Amino acid sequence: MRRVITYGTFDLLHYGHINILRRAKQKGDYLIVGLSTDEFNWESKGKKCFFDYEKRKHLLEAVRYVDLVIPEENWDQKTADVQLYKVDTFVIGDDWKGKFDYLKDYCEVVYFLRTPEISTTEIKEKLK
Ligand code: C2G
Repeated sequence: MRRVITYGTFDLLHYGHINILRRAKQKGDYLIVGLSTDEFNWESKGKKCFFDYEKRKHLLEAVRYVDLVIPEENWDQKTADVQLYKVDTFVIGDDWKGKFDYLKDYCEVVYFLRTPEISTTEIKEKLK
């Protein structure tokens, strides 16, 4: 069984998120999502989520491509996660290109093109 992992905030879940989750799942049979906790978002990413962790987790667990959601509490847990969950492939959008190449010592690292013209920030702006 090929295991894939990706991480993110996934607030106001939109088709850009679904696109990367679909492509991540195509890389294997089992997809784990490291979902940024409210504290991690606020303290380390400066993001105030519209939906709290439990609601964002509930939404992600309803996505057909997602098999497991785990909390992402800090920037440094990825190596341990990849080893603990025996991950074969790490996937993330190319806005992070190069940032997680250190994981190549443990698994395949894939940066997918982001879906253009959609972002949570954009959604919030348009709703104002
Ligand atoms: N994404 C995408 N296309 C968009 C928007 C987002 O492909 N239009 C992808 C991002 O590249 C990322 C995932 O969807 O791979 C989740 O995006 P965010 O929720 O913005 O996550 P981010 O803040 O980038 O957190 O440790 C890694 C971080 O937790 C990633």
